[in-house]
Amino acid sequence: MSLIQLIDFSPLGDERGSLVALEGLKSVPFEIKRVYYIFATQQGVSRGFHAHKRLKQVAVCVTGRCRLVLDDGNQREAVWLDSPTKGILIEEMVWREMYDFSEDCVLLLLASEYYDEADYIRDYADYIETVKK
Ligand code: T46
Repeated sequence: MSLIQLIDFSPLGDERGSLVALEGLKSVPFEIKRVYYIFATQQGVSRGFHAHKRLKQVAVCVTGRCRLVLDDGNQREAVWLDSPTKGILIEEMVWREMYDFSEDCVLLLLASEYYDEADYIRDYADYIETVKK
């Protein structure tokens, strides 16, 4: 099974332009407790490099693009986030890395939990040890 779980958001468009509405437990498959966005990422910078024990997220690039790499300890897959109508579901215990941010990239994340640093696994060796258990 692919690690890349794509969610298509239907744009509500009319002659004025487009609008996407994201609703918890509907287009987003969990209750949304937190929203954050990453922007003004410097050129050549990579982010992420961690997994979460419990947190689920949906990532959508509302402007610009970046490349998301997911790894579950067995396989590693990459996908371009390059559309405001394309979300990627990132399940718990999946390692993520983000690369190649365009200058205008605004990466929006919808999260199933409040921020908790104790939920992060930031060391890849620890992550592999945990998933192989
Ligand atoms: C993830 C990827 C996609 C907070 O205080 N509250 C928050 O809600 C978040 C997300 C971060 N922070 C603090 C923690 C760090 O001191 O902001 C700082 C930067 O966070 P971090 O280095 O974890 O950023 P990224 O871009 O590497 O990872 C972020 C999320 O943290 C992570 O959950 O899945 O984006």
